Amino acid sequence: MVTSFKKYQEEYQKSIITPIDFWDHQAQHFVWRRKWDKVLNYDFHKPEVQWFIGGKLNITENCIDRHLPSRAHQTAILWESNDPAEPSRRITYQELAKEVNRVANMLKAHGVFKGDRVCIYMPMVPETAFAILACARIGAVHSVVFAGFSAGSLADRINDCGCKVVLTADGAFRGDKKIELKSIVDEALKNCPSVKTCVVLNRTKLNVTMRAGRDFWWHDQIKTASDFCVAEEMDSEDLLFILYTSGSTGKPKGMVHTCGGYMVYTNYTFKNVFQYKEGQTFWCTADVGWITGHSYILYGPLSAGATTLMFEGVPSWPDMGRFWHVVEKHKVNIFYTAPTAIRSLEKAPLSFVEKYDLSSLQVLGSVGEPINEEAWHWYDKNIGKGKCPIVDTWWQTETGGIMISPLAGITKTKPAFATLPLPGVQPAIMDESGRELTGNLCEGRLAIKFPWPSMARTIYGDHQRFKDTYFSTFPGRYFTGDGCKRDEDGYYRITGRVDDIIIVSGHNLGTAEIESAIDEHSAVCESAVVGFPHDVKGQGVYAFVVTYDPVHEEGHLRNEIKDVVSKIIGPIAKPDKIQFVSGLPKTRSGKIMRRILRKIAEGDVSNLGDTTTLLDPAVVDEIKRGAM
Ligand code: 7RM
Repeated sequence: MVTSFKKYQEEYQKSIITPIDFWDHQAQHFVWRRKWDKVLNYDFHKPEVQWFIGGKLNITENCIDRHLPSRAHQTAILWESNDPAEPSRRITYQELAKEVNRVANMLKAHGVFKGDRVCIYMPMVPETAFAILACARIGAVHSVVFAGFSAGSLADRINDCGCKVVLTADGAFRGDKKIELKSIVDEALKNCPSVKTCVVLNRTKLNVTMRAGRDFWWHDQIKTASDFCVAEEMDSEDLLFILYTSGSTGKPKGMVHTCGGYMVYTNYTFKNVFQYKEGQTFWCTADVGWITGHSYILYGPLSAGATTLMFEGVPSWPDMGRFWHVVEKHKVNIFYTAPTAIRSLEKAPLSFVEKYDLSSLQVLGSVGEPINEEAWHWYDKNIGKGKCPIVDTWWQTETGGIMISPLAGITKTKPAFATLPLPGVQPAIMDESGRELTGNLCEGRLAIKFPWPSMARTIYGDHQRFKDTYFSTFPGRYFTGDGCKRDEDGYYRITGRVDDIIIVSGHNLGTAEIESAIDEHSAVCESAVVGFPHDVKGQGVYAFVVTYDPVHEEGHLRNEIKDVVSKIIGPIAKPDKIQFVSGLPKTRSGKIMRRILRKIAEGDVSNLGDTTTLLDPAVVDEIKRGAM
């Protein structure tokens, strides 16, 4: 493990000069059935990437079995219910082994074998973790679909990879709501011919219809399943999972991750970024339906033998103090969340934070979008009490693990900077014409020059799209789709998606850049900027702005905001329209749905497309009514 900044610098140099030796060494720390013959094969033009070639392993032997001699009775998964009154559950490594094996045997009994795809559409309960690991145990490919997607989106994902089995639950609890998962699955399965079996966990006691021959109750199936199951021997490059991520155009992309490299990299980044110490409790608030949940609720922490907290609920229920209540209750040491959550909690009275003892916290993390300076400082001061390093971790579904991030307590942080690349990561900032910008101070598009072990290998069933999306913009390099600045210290600051560029009077403007300028106004909590058709300028700037307090003099505040933007970016970026809203339409993972805002800004509200993945669909109606 990297324990000082000097060691980081040495390790980074080693990883760049001799990447093969570096990763060969890292991979030694695992249980392999057979060692690899060669560390790496790659060609970024094809593109083709293979790590630990010829190696044989099973990731569950590394996440579970190997820990049994030393930590059978240690908690592996610490589960906190949506309902604060429901008892927490502690699943030890020994229990985890048994539960995973049971589910593995249940899947086998339904004819699931190595290579088959299994769709997991489940709430945030321990059984979902068992299901994911059970697939890995028998070499089935899991495709977790976040249990907030609509029937249509679910069906698309099931069909794209031809799942044989769907694992679901009667329903899911989310704050004061119940979501009828099984009826959504029923709707989806009308159009999914590949699905032969659906196993249903009883979580909410909702009434569901069970179709004879296809649908089975989890508790019935699991009763007869043995808790012993030999792990399937997998090749390093066999598929571990598929995870769908939305593209800027077209249908979602099924990102393919493989066994060996993903295991090595998520373990390495978990331990080093968070500086995980034996015995600590780690809480990542993401849903397991997203890559953050895969890598840093399950595979990273479990492969490191950590105690990982899994939370079923939401930050705002029963009140805005829930996260802090859970931190106190379980003495969480490392807390990893998204800026969107931080900003929403920042809006609540500070008394919700002050009520709780947060002294167990040692490290804070952020992921999913750029964290604005104000949120960073609030997090630092009120949650970390000025003594917990914040790791602002930049990465993607496609990268499998954290790529650019401080190492907690080791890398000097700067608000809103993801700081430096992790060992093994070779970033490059590219200009419009595809040239790499050298020297520290520069701004452009972020690409990666050299493979890392957990990178996605392809888009399931569409390698051409994989090549077109990620390896064609800058031939021979992986293109991230993000804009990025490097400062005088060589620190990286991710500025946002470059696919959200708007062109105003011939000037390219990044919507993310305008947003962060607007956010500098002390009355502004957060904002979203999109383009709209403008007679003279081509596109104008339309800003949706959330303020901390109700706005009394709109005209006055609009002028102030324009002045701030004008000051920070230039008069050209001044919003033409500023609409004050109570919230922004966001996906459950906290990404602003700009597609919807763009339509509203264009005055085209008749067909907003699929809004089923929104956290709160009601805000859309409010925004539509107030559109300018
Ligand atoms: C892990 C995850 C990926 C996109 C990525 C960025 C944005 C993620 C940060 C960030 C600034 C960060 N996977 N992003 N982390 N931007 N700073 N620390 O979120 O596939 O769902 O999204 O998220 O634009 O390309 S993801």
